Amino acid sequence: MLLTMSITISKTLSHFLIPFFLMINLIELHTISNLSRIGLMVLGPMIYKGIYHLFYQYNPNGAVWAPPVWAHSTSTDLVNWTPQPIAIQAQMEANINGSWSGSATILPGNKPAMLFTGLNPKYEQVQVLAFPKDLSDPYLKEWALVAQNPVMYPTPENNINASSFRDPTTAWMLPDGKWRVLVGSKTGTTGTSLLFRSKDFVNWVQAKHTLYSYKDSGMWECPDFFPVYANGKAIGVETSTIGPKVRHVLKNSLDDTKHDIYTIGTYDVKKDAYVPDVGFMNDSSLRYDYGKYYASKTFFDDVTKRRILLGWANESSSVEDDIEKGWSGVHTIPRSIWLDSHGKQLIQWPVCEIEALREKPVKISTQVIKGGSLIEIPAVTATQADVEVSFAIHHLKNIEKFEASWTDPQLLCSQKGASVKGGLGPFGLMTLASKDLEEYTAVFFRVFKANHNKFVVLMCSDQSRSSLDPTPDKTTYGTFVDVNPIREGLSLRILIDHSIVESFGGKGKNVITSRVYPTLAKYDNAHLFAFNYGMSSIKITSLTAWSMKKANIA
Ligand SMILES: *[C@@H]1O[C@H](CO)[C@@H](O)[C@H](O)[C@H]1NC(C)=O
Ligand SMILES: *[C@@H]1O[C@H](CO)[C@@H](O)[C@H](O)[C@H]1NC(C)=O
Ligand SMILES: *[C@@H]1O[C@H](CO)[C@@H](O)[C@H](O)[C@H]1NC(C)=O
Ligand SMILES: CC(=O)N[C@H]1CO[C@H](CO)[C@@H](O)[C@@H]1O
Repeated sequence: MLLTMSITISKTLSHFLIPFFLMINLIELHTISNLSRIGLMVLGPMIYKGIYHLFYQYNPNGAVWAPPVWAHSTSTDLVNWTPQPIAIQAQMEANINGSWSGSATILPGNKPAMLFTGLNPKYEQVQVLAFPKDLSDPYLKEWALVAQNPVMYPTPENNINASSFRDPTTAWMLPDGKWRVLVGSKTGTTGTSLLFRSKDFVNWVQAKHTLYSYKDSGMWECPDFFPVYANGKAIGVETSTIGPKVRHVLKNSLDDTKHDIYTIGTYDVKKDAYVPDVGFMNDSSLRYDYGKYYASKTFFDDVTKRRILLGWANESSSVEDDIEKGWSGVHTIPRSIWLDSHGKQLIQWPVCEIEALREKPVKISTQVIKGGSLIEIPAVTATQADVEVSFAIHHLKNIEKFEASWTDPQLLCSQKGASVKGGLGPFGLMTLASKDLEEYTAVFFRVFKANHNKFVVLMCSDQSRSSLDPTPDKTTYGTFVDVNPIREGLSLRILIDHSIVESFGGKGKNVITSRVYPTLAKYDNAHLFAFNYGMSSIKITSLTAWSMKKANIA
């Protein structure tokens, strides 16, 4: 939850009210969070009676900042979304100054409960409990706050900083019959997951210890703690599951760097504490997404047995642009998430439902792209597409040596952008490209040779040429992908939707989300290319590009 205040807007997105010159920002596949700049995060996602529920922070009253309420949308397929009435507004003292981030828990008897952060009259952050009013309504339109609120709050005894106490997780229950929940916090500059326990979900007692803390990592927002199958099975696990078959993931959104980082580790149930395999949780930890992505949340879908991840990608354009176009911030395409078979990182993949929007596939036959050349992928709506491509390394003749000092992949990508010729790479796709390449967003790999016959694969999303408009933030993003490029080849899947490009490298090992605002490469004027600007040739072993139909999101 971001408590920084600035101008916001609240107009509901309408495809008809947006002036044509701004149409480039028209998102056709992604759900939108309508409140600019202050939050927009994904709140309390869940499935209830076969209906997916998504809540998000929203200002219903106009184009200025106001304490947020919880807006609500529902879906049967995670792709098309129907707006529902406002779910939670300022209903009592505990949330009189706003309703911020929180999570859903399904209690026994299939009864959803919502815990979230409210701001009380003294602007203290307190935790608030809400239940649906009518469990027979699968759309859960109306919510009531319990009279006992707030259910967790800062006191002189518990020494909790009332300005740094927020974003309760989905709760889990251990065999002792007690619920556990985490609330993000910090003590000084030590980021921390405060642990609370409850028998009845209403009365919560803080544990003497934290679940996990890490020095100098700053405020931890939107914690998420969940099990994944240890054997790399691509299915989800219910949140209360413990035992030898699972590992645990702790994710936190670092307020200082705006990165969603995670570790994999062991949940020591006896000590009720988390022990990460690699013993730290700061900005050098793994990230869900190496681009623009924050305040994400997972939930367990008990119908399809998946753990589904939703995140928020804010705009890179100016606040003035946000106000003019009438909305700001999008929710990324929901991703299934599971542990890689090596157990060292998570795998993320767009939910299969998004494939229902695919049409008119264009396939490119196996072919070699010579160094310094590019080929156009014809007949695709290049502003709204899903592309899957696999590359094979042809030979290693020109491969460059990896320098030990290259520890920061984002920096390396910005120094070695798409136009910088290399040995093996850059090769990949140029998305949202204008005909003569005045504009393009390039997503590509470079392969280097490291010591002991190892390879380093760099994946970049280069926004530096994404728009002739000088105002948007054009930071280039990068990450190292842990694959053997010779044995496995290199795969890339990209979802393109006008102003957002979501790139999945190494079959979902690393993801980069970019927000871009082309001025030329819009609609029929956008093109898609495969390119290789390295010295060595590269083989495309398969490439399919689909035009994507519009999702119903308004
Ligand atoms: C409490 O958190 C706020 C917000 O980050 C910070 O400004 C303040 O210094 C913190 N207070 C203490 C005692 O750490
Ligand atoms: C993160 O932790 C590692 C290991 O403790 C440390 O080397 C590194 O300096 C830390 N990075 C930041 C940004 O705090
Ligand atoms: C939103 O975008 C701005 C501009 O690119 C960036 O500075 C800021 O960190 C972003 N906020 C989050 C939460 O990602
Ligand atoms: C911004 C805002 O609405 N602040 C309110 C916080 O709560 C106090 C007490 O109810 C109000 O007086 C403020 O106006």
